Amino acid sequence: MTIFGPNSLQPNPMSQKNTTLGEFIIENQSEFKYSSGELSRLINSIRLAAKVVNHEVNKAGLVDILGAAGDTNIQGEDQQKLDVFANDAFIKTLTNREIVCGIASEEEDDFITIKGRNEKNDNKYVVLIDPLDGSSNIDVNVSVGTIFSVYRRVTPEGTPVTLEDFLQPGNKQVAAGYIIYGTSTMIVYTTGHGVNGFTLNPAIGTYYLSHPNMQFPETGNIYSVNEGNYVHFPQGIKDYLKYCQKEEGDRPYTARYIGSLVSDFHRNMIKGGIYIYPNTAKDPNGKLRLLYECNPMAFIAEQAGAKASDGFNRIMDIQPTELHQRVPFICGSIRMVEKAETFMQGS
Ligand code: P6P
Repeated sequence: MTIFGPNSLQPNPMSQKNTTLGEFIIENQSEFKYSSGELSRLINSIRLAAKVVNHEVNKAGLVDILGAAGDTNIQGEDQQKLDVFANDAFIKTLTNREIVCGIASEEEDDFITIKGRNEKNDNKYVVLIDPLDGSSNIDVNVSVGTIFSVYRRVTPEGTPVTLEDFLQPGNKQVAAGYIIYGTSTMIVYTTGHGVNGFTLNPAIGTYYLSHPNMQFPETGNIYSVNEGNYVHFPQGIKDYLKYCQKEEGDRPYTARYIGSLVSDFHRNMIKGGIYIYPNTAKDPNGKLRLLYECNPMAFIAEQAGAKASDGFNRIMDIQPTELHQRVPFICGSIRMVEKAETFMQGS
């Protein structure tokens, strides 16, 4: 059976097995040490919500859903209508599946408590999510994404979830992933046993294993950074960028910056590269949020043989103190991140 219909794209040689996401979850259920089906149901609920959001993203230009929703989120950013739609879709789907006891979202000031069946607070997981990252790109038809991070709760089952359940370091994540709504829609995720990518066949609404065991190239020649902020960068980052641009050896590197973390990360994971969002005058702690952007992307990066740091510390070892805290973020091919760190630490 070919993956795509007889009159559509040729089957992707990468997915010889034609494994669907559902089959993959079942086949790998035992990998998850708490395996009792909840994580599978959780990933399945994310899969469903991703299809709902994908449908809206793909028709954004055709219905009156473009433009700001007329509100701003806790970050002070204009909420795009699709931000609100995506946030609602993921929260509703996760809530209905009786799997999580709490959700934190970029679009919500505080975390949401889910008491579960009969208000018993007996669900085991918390999910942190950026429902539509890069949403400023929506109106100009550039790829956007959803980022999610999953932890097991640390407070006693049977009690309402607390902030402590969310303020866990990234090294405690049990799963993390992203959905990229691009030229094709993909789910890329890890449960700590490598990274796998699944591409949606929109004709039948099924995700297929198209990118098994994804690995970051050890090095690359792409750097992703908003150089418009150059004058505000730390000296170490300025020095690293000059290193990237110098005519020497395999350099100068190529600058590629989409303004959508998921898109820049995904390209760099396939081709090799480094993504940098340092602290700047406007964002003295950096712009990206530790809990639902940096930690999940760092988990994926490390599982794919890459590295993520703030220039000095491993992202996943940072002890969070606030739900929406920001950190400087350097992530990508391990040799490139190590080089950037030497400039940061040398300066
Ligand atoms: P800037 C999107 O808002 C985001 O969080 C990332 O997806 C993206 O890489 C970055 O911010 C873009 O920020 O300041 O360069 O526009």
